[in-house]
Amino acid sequence: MCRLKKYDDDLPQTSIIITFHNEARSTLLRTIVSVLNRSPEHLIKEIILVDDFSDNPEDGAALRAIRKVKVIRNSKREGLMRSRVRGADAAVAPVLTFLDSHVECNVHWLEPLLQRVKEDPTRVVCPVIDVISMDTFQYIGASADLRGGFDWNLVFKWEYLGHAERSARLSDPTQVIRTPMIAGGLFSMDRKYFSKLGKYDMKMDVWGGENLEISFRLQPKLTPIIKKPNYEIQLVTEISYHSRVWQCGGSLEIVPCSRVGHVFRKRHPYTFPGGSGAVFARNTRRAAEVWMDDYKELYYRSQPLAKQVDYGDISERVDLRQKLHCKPFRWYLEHVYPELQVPALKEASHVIKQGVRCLDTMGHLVDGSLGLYPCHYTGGNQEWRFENGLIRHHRLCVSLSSEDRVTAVLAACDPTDDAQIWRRQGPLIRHAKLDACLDTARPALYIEQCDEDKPSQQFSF
Ligand code: LR7
Ligand code: MN
Repeated sequence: MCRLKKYDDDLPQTSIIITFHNEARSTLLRTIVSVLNRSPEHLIKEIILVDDFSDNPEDGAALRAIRKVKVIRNSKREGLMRSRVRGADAAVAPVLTFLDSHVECNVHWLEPLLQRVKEDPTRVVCPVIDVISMDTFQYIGASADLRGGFDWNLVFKWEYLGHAERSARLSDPTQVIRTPMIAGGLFSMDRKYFSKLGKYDMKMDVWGGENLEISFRLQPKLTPIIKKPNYEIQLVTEISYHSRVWQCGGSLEIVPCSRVGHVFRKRHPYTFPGGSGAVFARNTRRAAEVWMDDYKELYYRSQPLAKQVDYGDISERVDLRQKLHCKPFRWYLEHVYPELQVPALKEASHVIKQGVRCLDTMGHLVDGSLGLYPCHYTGGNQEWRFENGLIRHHRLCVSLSSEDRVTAVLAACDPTDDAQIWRRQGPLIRHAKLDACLDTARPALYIEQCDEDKPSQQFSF
């Protein structure tokens, strides 16, 4: 069915932007050759290579000899976000097409993408990403019944389409697939719209998080502001552009008739200054802090260690969000990604109080005891959640010592472990399996025969 599709004769031209850091020459060359061989000549304005300070400057320089190729080299390692923006700033064609440096564009990959952007410049469009085997470099077709998504760890994942979308695709498999999240590396987008939407966060480093951030941004509400009603004619194009965005809200889609293979690798073939975990957490935090409102707490609940990573100054991105009049994150969840399970935010944390003192981990970890400490109401070691019988402090739960079965200790949460299951009964915290209640009569919390009249067993929440 893709072969029967007709595309406009006057599709817009595109600038191809490829950033690389220490890419193998063979795969880089394969990428460029496939672009030139598999795209209509007149649609490729230029191929902009941004060499992100690879060890050998010749890697990029050698490719200058190829027609249409322009090479920009960074004077220090910038990471893929700033490198792509550098490429985009140098580009002149009306549509930008970003590619990783180890891909193979398939036949007629480009026309379906440009057609979609031509029809609506607020569409950000991706090809189906096929697999290039990292062992044999063979091109292997991938399923088109996938789209991008994420869990609360905010890591990109592929997910199968729902039943309704799958059945719709049975009758017309060329239909575009709306996707809540972009894989990140391969997409086309109107150049002006890329600028208007705020390009990329220039304070993100190396790799990761930028695909999340651009996906969140794609639902802005731009209200047309008519400052000088006298100049109606001049304003017509501006206003119609704005209101289209406002009505349709920008969109992110996978175009099944466009296919590009990508070498999926087991590990990053380059260094991360500061360590890959910290860089990824920093970038992801920046996206979460700017765009996710209170829902960022669900990310921190899933990745508590991320909270310890410094995320720098986000004021410019916060300003951008204001300027674009973007809808709240809740709107994104309801309209763009209703399939994502959203745990109740209001099942917020509690303090477990006795008088003026609160249940406290005392900074202890697994197997450590618990105690009471003056309430400070700032969360920290006094933050608890009741969840399916567990009394949870992040990943630690209140359990019983396996030695004496009496002292309360912290354990890695396990809802199948009987020792960790409790029931609230009035002021009492009763162990679900044993007829005993939490008691504070000793410095370390323990369980004792339940007695509702005993102050050391009375808690408020
Ligand atoms: O410091 C760097 N400077 C760079 O120029 C680090 C990387 N890069 C280049 C690198 O040479 C490559 O061309 O940036 C590109 C992407 O890096 P990869 O190939 O190591 O990333 P990836 O394929 O593992 O990761 C995916 O997620 C990234 C998140 O930041 C980017 O969005 C990648 O573009 C993206 N790749 C794809 O979407 C291709 C399909 C894979 C999937 C899913
Ligand atoms: Mn890649």
